[in-house]
Amino acid sequence: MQVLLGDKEYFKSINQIKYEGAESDNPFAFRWYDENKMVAGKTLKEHFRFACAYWHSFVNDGSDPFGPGTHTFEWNKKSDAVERAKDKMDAAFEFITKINLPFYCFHDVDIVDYTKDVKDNDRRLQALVQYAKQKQKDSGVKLLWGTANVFSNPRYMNGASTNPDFHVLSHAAAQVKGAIDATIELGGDGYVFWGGREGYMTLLNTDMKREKEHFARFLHTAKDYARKNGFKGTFLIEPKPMEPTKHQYDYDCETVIGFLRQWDLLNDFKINIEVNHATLAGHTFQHEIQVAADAGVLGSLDANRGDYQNGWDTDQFPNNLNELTEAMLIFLEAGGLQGGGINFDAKIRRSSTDAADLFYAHIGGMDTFARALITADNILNKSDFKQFRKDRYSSYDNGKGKAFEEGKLSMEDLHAYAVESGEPEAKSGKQEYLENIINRYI
Ligand code: XLS
Ligand code: NI
Ligand code: NI
Repeated sequence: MQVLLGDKEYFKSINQIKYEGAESDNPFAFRWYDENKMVAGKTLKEHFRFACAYWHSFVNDGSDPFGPGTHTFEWNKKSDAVERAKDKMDAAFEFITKINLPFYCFHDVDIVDYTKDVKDNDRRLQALVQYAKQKQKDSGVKLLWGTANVFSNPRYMNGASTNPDFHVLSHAAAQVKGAIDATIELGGDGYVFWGGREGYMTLLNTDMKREKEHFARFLHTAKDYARKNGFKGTFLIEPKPMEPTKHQYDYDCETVIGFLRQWDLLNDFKINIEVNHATLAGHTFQHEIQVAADAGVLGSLDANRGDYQNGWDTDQFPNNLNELTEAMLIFLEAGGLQGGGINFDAKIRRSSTDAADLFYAHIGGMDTFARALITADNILNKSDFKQFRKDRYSSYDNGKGKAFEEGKLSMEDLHAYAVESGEPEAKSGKQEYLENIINRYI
């Protein structure tokens, strides 16, 4: 990939990041992410399809509920919104090509600032879509997915497609339509629905049944629109249990799968799993990957990590090798993603104020994924990990166990077998032994 600069170079002191191997002392190098390395029949680049999240890297300025932004953006200077947005896109593509990310993702309002005027917003987005199209062509970087931010604007305080006021729903639709048009025009692989404020704060004022029906109707309407206009990609729902609302309708993967099945959306929708959302739901990332893979809806991943002591979406960059290796075991056994990719939905800390910090963050995230995948592949091929789990279920491989799996045994048959076979012997689950295998291959 060639570095793509605009009129100005924003990350001046930093050159393109290259793979230098585990022994390198260079903080601006990959130690594990060698994009051409083959693992389990694919290159690392093909496995991961890493993407840059426009919002965290080029919009979020480090502000928090207690204070304003701490990150100053050189590209945020011009007064004209479209010109300012073009500068931001120049900076974004410079970064993306310097760090060697093959994809990016955005919300409509990340690309260009919106006003209250729907038509003006359409015009602004269109101008930037044309600009992005040229950037994609010049760099080879592709759009992983697009989405609409229908949660930040105050009008969405009571929800977007689940808002009790139909008028607000229509504004959400106008934004989603624009973002779908942009995604189609830019050849995006997917279109994401994260239910920002699709949920409730209190049931005292909420007709939950009706809101969920509106949500399903909205998704059908959006899907039909996109298909009619030639969108061939995947629609993705991104579960999250809470934040910003107390209870979000897309709680976790199991909830979303039930919802998609109930409303006949399983043919068009898959799931975009985010690490920190999994942990907020009281699950592990690997749990959510397994649930989605088993249902055939493992679509895409939002990579980040939470904090063990804080109970909110801290969106930190991934760095936990042990946990990620467990996730990559499931990822590999599931045959990877069906389309989709791994989007760094993660932000540098408020006090990470050097231009270099964004590079360190992505280098760390990409290296951790690469190392975890390589480790997981070694575990699957070199250890008895797989065999152990297979053997654990071997009593169902023949005889009465097999007959049970095939639905051939009644409760009376099971009772008779219990009587005849006596007390079962204890069989160890060997968790510590298996955990040691992970450590050994790291
Ligand atoms: C927020 C979500 C959001 C989605 C896209 O918690 O992760 O960033 O990925 O709307
Ligand atoms: Ni996300
Ligand atoms: Ni999140």
